[in-house]
Amino acid sequence: EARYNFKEIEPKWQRRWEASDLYRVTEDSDKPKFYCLEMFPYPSGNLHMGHVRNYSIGDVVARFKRMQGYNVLHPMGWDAFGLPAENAAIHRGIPPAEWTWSNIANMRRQLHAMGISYDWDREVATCHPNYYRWTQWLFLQMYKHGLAYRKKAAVNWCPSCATVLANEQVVDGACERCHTPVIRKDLEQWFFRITDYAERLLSDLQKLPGWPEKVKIMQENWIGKSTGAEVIFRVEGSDEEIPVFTTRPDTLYGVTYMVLAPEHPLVMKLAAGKPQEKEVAGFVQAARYLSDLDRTATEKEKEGVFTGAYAINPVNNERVPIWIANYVLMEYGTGAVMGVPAHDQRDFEFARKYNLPVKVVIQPQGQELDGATMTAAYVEDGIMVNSGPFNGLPNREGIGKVTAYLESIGKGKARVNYRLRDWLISRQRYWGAPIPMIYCDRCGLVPVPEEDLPVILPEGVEFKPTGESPLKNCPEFVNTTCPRCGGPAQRETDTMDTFVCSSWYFLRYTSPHSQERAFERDKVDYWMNVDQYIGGVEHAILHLMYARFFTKALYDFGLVGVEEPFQNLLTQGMVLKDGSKMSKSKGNIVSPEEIIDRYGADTARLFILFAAPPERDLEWSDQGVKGCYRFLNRVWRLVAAYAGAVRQAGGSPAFEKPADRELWRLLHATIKKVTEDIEQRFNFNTAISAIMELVNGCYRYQDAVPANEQNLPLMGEVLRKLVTLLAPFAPHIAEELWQGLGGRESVHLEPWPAYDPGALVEQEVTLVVQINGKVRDRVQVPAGLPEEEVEKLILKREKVASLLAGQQVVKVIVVPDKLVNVVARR
Ligand code: ANZ
Ligand code: ZN
Repeated sequence: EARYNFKEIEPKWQRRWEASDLYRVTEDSDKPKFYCLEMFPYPSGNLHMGHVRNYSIGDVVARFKRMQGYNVLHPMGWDAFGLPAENAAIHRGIPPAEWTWSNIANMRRQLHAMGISYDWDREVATCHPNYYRWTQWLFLQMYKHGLAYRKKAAVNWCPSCATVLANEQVVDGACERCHTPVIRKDLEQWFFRITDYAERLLSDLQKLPGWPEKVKIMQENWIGKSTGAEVIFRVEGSDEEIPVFTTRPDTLYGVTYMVLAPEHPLVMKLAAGKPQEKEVAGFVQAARYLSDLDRTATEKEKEGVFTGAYAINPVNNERVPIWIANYVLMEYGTGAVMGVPAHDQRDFEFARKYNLPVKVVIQPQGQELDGATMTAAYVEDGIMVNSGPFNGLPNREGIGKVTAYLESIGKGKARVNYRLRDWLISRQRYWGAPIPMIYCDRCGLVPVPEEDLPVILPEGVEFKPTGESPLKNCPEFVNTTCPRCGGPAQRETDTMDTFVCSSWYFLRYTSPHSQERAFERDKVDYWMNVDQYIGGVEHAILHLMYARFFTKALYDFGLVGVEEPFQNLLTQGMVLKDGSKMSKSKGNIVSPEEIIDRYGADTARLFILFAAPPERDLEWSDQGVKGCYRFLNRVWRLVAAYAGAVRQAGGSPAFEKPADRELWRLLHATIKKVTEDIEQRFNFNTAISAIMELVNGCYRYQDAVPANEQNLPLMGEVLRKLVTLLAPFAPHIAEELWQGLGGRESVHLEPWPAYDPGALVEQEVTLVVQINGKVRDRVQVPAGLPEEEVEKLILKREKVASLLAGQQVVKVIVVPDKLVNVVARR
C-alpha cells in the first residue's frame, strides 16, 4: 500500500474542492443558516501560528456545522489599511498599495495551503475601492444622522509616529506601536458619537450569554458607568457657575476646596489679575505634556496651584478656594471636582500636601474621626455629620436626599456619567479610507455626494513624516469644486481609523459584490447575526465595541435588523514557545509554512487543535507535532489495510461476537463524545483523543480477531465513520481515505454521524456458575467481561462464598460469556 503522502494529496484536494465550489454558499431558505467568522487578518506578509490557530478553530466549527446540515457562511478577507504599509513606503520606497496587495497574495496562498473551507468568492479587502467606497458611504450616514462631527480636541499625539492616537492606542502613557511617551495637542478632529450609545452598549451585554464573561467585564469597565449628581458651585464675586460631577453628593458638606482640570476654559479667567496668574499659566502649559494616564495614575504625585479665586458651596454657602491640579481630567464629567479630602483618598493626599482643611462628614458607627489627625480618607459607609439638616442619616440614603434637595433649589441634579469617550476616527495618514468631506469657503463643510463615491486615494503620493496627512501635498487630490455651489473647494485630507473599516466587514461578506449598496438588506437578514465569532482577546474592547456600535447605529438607521453583530464569541489563547509568546524580538517563531512543508497542513491543524482547549494558551511542542503526524500515519495504515476488502464486502454489519459488539459500542461512544465535545464546549483536544482511542480500538480488534473471522461490513462501517469524524480536523487525509473506502462524493458533504444510544449499553449475558462441576448459581454479567474480572465477581457473590466456606479454591475455569467452574478442596 502507498504511504501517507501529504505533499501530493493536500494540494490535490485543495484544487478539487476549489474546482467543484465545495464551500460556495448562497442563501437557502430550506436550511438553517450558520455564520461562522474568524477575525480577518492584517496583511502583514506572512501567516503566523496565531492565525493558524484562529482559522483552524473556525474551520472545525464551519465544517462540523456544515455536516450537521447547516447552510454555513465562512468567509475570509483582509483588514488592509493601516500604518505598516505606510511605514514600508517611508522606509523602503514601496507604494503602500503594492506592499499590501503582494502581502495579501502571499497570505492567501498560505491560507489555501491550510485547506480552510472558505467561500473565496466572498473575499474582501478594506483597501479596495469597492470596499472603502462603502466605508465612506457609511461615514456619510453617520454624518447625516449627527453621529459624525468635527471638533477641536486635545488629542493624544505621538511625536515619533507624528500622528494622533485614540485613547485605546495609548498604553501606559505611551504609543502602543513605538512606545514613545504621548503628549497632548489641540487639533480639529473627526469623531463618532459612540457616547450616545454608552447605555445600550452596556445594557445589551446582557443579551450576549454566548460571550466570555471576562470580555463582557472588560467592555463594562471600558464604558465605565457612574451614577451620582451634578452640583453647581457659583464663583465668588462673579456670575460664573462651575458644575462638578460627583458620585458622592452625600459628602457635599465636606467640601473644603474645588479643583479644575488645567484645560478647563475658566482657568485663566479665574486667575486673571490675581497674584497667582503667572504660576497658573505655567502649570497649565506643563500639564499638556502629560497623558491622561500619567496624570491620574494613583502613584503619581498630585500637584496643583491655587487660582486665587473662590467658589461658594450651594448647600452651606461656605467659601472654598478653587485650585487646578493634574489629577483632574477635562474629558471626564465636567472637568471640575469638588474636593472632599476626608472621604476621597486622592483629595486627602492633595489636601495634606497643600495644607487644605479636612472636614469629616461621614462618621463610622462607634468611632470618632478627626480631620486634623486622620492618616487616610475614610471611604466606607457611615452616618452623616456636620451636614446641616442631613445629620444622622445613613450616607447611602443621603445620596438621594441631598440630590433631591439640590434639585429643589436649582443647584444640581442626578447624573449618570460614562468613562467612554467619543471615538476619534481621523488620522493624519495616507493609507486609509479618505474621509468624504469637502471644505468650501462659501458653503463651509459639505459632504461628498453619495453618487461621487468613492473618493479615490491618489497614487504616487510623497511621504514625509511631518505629522500632516501626505494627502495635503497632493494638489490634484485636495483641490476640487464644491458640490453645492460649484466654487473652488478643498477636500478633507484625513483618513479614517482602520477600526472603522473593520466595524462592518461582516456585513459586506453577505453581499460582497453589490455595486448598489454596502450590503443587501435581504442578504443581511438571512445571514446575520454571526453565529460564532472567533478571534484574539486583544480585540475584546476596541474592535468588538466599535462593531457593536456600528451595528446599533445601522439598526437605528433602518439598514440592518439586528442590534448585536456577534451572537457567540470565542477568544482563543496565545501560541507560546518555551513559555512565552512567539515574537520576532524573542526569536522563538515557528513558521507555519515550514511545519506545513515538513508534516502537512493536516498535521499542523491537528496539533494546534489537540495541544490545548481553544481558550487556553498553547505551548508549541515539536514532539507534539510529530505525535500528531504519527497518528495520521497510523490512521492511514489502518484504513489502507482494510480499504480493498471493505469496499467489496457490502451488507449491513450484523454481528454476535463480543469483540464485534465492543468495537460497535466504542464507535458509538466515540461519535457521542466527539459530537458533544465540539458542540457544547469546543473541546477539540478531547474530541481528538476520543478519535485516537477509536483508532486504538480498531487495531485491538485487528490483533484479537483472526483474519478470517473479522467482520468486514462492521469494519467498513467503523472506518467510514472514523474518517467522517476526522474530517473537520484533518480535511485532506479524511477526504483521501474516504475515497479509498469507496466514497463517491466528498466526505465534507457527509452528514455528521449520529450515535445509537442502544449501542452504548454494554450487553449482558448469563453465566452458569458451577462448583466442582455442579450447577450452583446463575449470574448476569456484561458481555466480553475479561476472565480475571469474572473470577473476582463470582467469588465475591454471597451464595458462592457460603458454598465455598471452609474450602480452598484450587482453580477457576472460565468459558467466556457462558460458564464458570470453580474447583475447590477441603
Ligand atoms: C466628590 C467625592 C467625594 C468624590 C468622595 C468621590 C468620593 P468615578 O467613580 O470614576 O465616576 N471626579 C469627577 N470628575 C473628575 C475628573 N474630571 N477628573 C478626575 N476626577 C474626577 O469617579 C467619580 C469621582 O471622581 C467624583 O466623585 C469626583 O470625586 C471625581 F468621598 O466627588 B467625587
Ligand atoms: Zn460651496
